[in-house]
Amino acid sequence: MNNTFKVSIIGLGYIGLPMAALLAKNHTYVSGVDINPNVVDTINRGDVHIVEPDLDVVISKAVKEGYLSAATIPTEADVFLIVVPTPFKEKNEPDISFVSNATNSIIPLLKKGDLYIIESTSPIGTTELMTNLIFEQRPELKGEIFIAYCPERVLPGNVMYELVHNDRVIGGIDEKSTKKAVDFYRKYIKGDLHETNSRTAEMCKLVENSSRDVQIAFANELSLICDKADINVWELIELANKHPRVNILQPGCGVGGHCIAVDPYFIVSDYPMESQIIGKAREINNYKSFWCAEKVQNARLEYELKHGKKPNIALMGLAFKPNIDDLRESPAKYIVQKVLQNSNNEIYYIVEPNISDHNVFKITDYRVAFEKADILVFLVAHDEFFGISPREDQIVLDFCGVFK
Ligand code: SAJ
Repeated sequence: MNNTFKVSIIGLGYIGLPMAALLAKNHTYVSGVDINPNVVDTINRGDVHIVEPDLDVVISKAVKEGYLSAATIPTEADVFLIVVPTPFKEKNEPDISFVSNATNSIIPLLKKGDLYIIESTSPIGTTELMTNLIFEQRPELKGEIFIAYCPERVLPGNVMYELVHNDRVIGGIDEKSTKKAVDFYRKYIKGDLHETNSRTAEMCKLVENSSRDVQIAFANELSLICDKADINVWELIELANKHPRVNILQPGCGVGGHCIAVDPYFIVSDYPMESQIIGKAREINNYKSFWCAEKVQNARLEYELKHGKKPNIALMGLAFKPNIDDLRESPAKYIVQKVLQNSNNEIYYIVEPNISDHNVFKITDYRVAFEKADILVFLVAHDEFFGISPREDQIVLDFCGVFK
């Protein structure tokens, strides 16, 4: 690859766009492709459609300097990066149709010496499947192009830093593909680049998030036991973690987001008999949200019995984790919905300090909700909530450790 090589990035979302920004910042010509014409227009204007610190400045400069342009259809390039979503079909089975559609769209453009990389989180064997798809249509390219899998590992909110500094796992369909992909990433990434095969790299991404899910499930299971045993789970975990080889994570109101609550199913759906712990962890973390909703119901009924009137209830937090505005797969949102479904003319205050307006929920300022509530339900440990000191007359349900 010479200095004037061109990279085509298929999928300009949460990972594809920052990746385009990183490459363009390093004076690589990038042609970004997205099926959504609004996304394409926004980027070509030098704007961004996703919120990520520092991204807008880099994109605007890259477009102005001519290193980045976007289109709805791919054009010829030397490197093709597939960074599209892999959502779910029914029964938690991964849907790789975006990956195959993206691959099909670039197959006619491939030429000898090109590098094709999948970054999308994918079930094991996807890179091999795509390899077959490519060679079925272009048999003359067998042994002439390079194919690899390299999962992204960045944390939303810190993408522009982590993209450069995190280690990467890179697995080719053969050794020369791995080397070629490593050479490519080396130009932009300061973290270590670890070489393996494509199946291991695919599994590695799924295992990273499953491992976290399993560990959180353990903490959530402890919280259920401690609730029955009348033990403060936060204190318990802090004490157990004093052991040099114990590191228990924190319980919460469930596990959300578009990665940890999702990726384990990619393993479970293909290997159901073998992935007992991984599958059970998903169940426990989902059950924890249901359990929290039940707890709110019980507290409400107890209040009514005791006081002979309906309580005002503040539901504190909607996001899937602290200090963000992202509600995707949010257990807090699920709990709020469930509680509201069973409501019986009580007054509910829904609080999310990171969102001012929502199309379904009426958002209340956290100070107002706190003031008016008889029952305070803490679902997400947002920074704002740590300053609150509940009154004697208020009932507190703390599912996220605000009052450890
Ligand atoms: N959570 C707990 N207890 C904990 C830690 C987290 O209940 O002790 C909950 C959070 O509240 C949240 C969920 O887990 O609902 C997931 O939050 P997170 O911050 O752990 O993870 P994500 O989904 O924002 O990002 C993860 C990261 N993966 C790992 O840490 C292994 C990130 O590095 C990945 O890039 C990202 O998934 C991804 O795209 O796969």
